[in-house]
Amino acid sequence: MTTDAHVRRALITGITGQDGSYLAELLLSKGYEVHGLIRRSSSFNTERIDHIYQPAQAPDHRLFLHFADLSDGSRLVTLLNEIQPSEVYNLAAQSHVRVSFDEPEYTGDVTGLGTIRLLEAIRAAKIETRFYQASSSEMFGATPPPQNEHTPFYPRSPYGVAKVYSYWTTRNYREAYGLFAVNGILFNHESPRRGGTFVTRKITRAVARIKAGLQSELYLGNLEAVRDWGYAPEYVEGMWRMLQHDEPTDYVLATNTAYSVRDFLQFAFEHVDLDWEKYVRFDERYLRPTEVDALIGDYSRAKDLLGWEPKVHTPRLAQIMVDADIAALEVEGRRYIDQVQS
Ligand code: NDP
Ligand code: GDR
Repeated sequence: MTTDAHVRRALITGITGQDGSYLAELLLSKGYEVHGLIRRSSSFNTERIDHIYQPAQAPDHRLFLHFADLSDGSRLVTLLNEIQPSEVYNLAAQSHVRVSFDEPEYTGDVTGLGTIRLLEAIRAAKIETRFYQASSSEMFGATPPPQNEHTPFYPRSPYGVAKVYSYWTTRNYREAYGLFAVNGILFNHESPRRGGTFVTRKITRAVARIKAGLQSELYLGNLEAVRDWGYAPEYVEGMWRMLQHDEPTDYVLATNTAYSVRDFLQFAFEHVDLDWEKYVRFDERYLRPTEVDALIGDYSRAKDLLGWEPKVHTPRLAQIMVDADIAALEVEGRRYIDQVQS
């Protein structure tokens, strides 16, 4: 860790996730020293950030990883004291909506209470820092689209409920303690680094495998749900801009377009000249007890105040993800052949 007082220092919780990995890349490219919180795991969980990690003796070593967990408040205080970040991005969460119905209490603990533990740790450590909270369009739930910063919340899952708790906690710390705390209310955003159990990546991986003759069926739940899918690298740029603004407020990031899961299937399969209807099967295990039917975000405030606008829209996003999954499969195949031949 540098002792140079001019170096900007950021802490990212959830650095091993999709957004955390893109945000770490962005901040490193801007000259930040980046600290990431990682969980101890019995298997490797740093795959998304291995390419930016350097050994401690490397001359430009600016990425530091620390074992911690949002369920462990005292560890958060110790870490914040040690790191003294000027920006904290709280991206860690049990982020899967369907799983939150299976593990509601755990989801409430990490995705909800985790935020207040981190905010209290900031107060306990008495540090001056700006704070970003990864809020979600899932908070709007059953409220019809289009949704913006004034739309009432009506969450439809334990995950959505936990995110509403974190949203209000963040606002309360802004109002009660004058903390520069911001909610980014982000609509779905995807990429080749998206977790494999979210619907877009599940589809694009299957397309690559079906095209290669490795898979013949794809089991999905509700195909009618409408989502506003954007491209993750553009959204992390928006997060950073929120913390550079003069005043703390809350922002929606979205593309303001509406496509169904069925549409996404069409875009992904037609990119490799396949007909999705021949491969997709229904499995009720992927239905949710309560569904969010339609999310379409109005990002006017982010455009006006931050100059933020999405460039990649859902049809192109599906192609980017399919291409990346085909490329990844080819690498895997070559590795396998090398192993067999050696
Ligand atoms: P991911 O699921 O890819 O990443 C979640 C991250 O949180 C991982 O690094 C995970 O670590 C970490 N994590 C989970 N539980 C804990 C815990 N108890 N303590 C510490 N870290 C933990 O999510 P995304 O990158 O897609 O999303 C980032 C954030 O933005 C999340 O809070 C999500 O809810 C929110 N969000 C995401 C949207 C999207 O469309 N992607 C839209 C709106 C909000 P590990 O790798 O060890 O599992
Ligand atoms: P979501 O994303 O719930 O919007 O939450 P997900 O990709 O899981 O579901 C989107 C829609 O697809 C339908 N669906 C399926 N979903 C999954 N995962 N698997 C299936 O097989 C399947 N079949 C149909 C779902 O019912 C749903 O309607 C994501 C997460 O990243 C959250 O953390 C984030 O806050 C929100 O986006 C915005």
